[in-house]
Amino acid sequence: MRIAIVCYPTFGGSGVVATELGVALAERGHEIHFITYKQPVRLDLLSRNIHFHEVSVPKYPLFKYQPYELALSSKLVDMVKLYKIDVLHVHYAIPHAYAGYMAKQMLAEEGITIPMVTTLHGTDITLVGNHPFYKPAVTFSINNSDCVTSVSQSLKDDTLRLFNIKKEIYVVPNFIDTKNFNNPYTECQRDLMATPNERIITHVSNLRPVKRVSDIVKIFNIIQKEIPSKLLIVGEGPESEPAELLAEELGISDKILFMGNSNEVDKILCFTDLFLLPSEKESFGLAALEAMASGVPVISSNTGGLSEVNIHGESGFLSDVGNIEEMAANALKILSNDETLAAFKTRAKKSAIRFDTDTVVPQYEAIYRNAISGN
Ligand code: GMT
Repeated sequence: MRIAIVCYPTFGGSGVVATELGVALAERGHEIHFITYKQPVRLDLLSRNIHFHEVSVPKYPLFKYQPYELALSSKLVDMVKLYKIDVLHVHYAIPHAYAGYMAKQMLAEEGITIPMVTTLHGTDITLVGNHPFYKPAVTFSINNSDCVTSVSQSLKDDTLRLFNIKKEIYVVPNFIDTKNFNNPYTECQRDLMATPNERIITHVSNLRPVKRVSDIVKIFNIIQKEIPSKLLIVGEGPESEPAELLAEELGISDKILFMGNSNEVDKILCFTDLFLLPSEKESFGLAALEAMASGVPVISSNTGGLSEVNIHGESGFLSDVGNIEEMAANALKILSNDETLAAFKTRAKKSAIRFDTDTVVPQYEAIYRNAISGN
């Protein structure tokens, strides 16, 4: 199939999933066209089957806001015609599903029918899309997609609760290629980060308020009082500075490394003992799944789809949002004993296999085939 993928190309779960999906589909012989304003960050492997088409928005002084949706929908029309695209797959409802719908309408004027699959990722529903400024447009775009998928059952439930949806929503979970998370321990260069007796605790995100980065520092503060440890915070975002200030206030700055954005998360996870994800909201928690695939147990909140990914008592533990004491106590349960840690690591890795590329990507292929045949 010839598939156009529209996504955000920046660091963030939806862009990562869209990119990995495109790469996996290309490996399975499909022709993939990424259409977005910048080459997606994780798309470092350009292959014969992968194309990237940049959407540029010319700056015009009359406009206070440059019309990205307009440029995107025009680009979609051009690319669909030029490459004879069979199906559009838009990731993140705002504004991609809206622009995709407009492209479909323009193409219909020329007698071209193209189905659109919309994947809901989380904040497009639970945070941004639900805002009264966007809600009518998001509801319209979802109801006018040919097929709608959500990355967890929890996100499906939220969508049906928050919007007036008339379409079936199919749950297709996020996935990872578990083969890419098999770095042998010797390549890990753990000694660059910590001394042999220290445990390494990691958090990866875009450090927005929804990630509760200050909770991460507070949980770590309790842990490091009991066992020697280091905290690695990977990512960039508005909560980085407040977290650094909190670490300074608590007198633990020397035990926390702020590492910025990284394309080598797998290498960092390789020497990590525990992953922290105490988010306020999380439709799925791709970062938790990446940690599990690397054999890293997860301490998370029990919000949204996290309980579908992180299994309590098996791959880690879940607690109510903000319950810092319980999260720290559970972290200590895992970390204070080598055998317990090893058992959690093994179970976390095993549990991640449920979401392997080979299990999930065929579900998208079936959805595309149905959409193309009009079912
Ligand atoms: O919050 C993020 O990490 C970014 C955001 C996005 O849309 O890029 O992530 C959402 O989509 C991810 C991929 O489907 C999910 O794993 C995240 O749980 C979800 N984030 C939230 O719901 C807050």
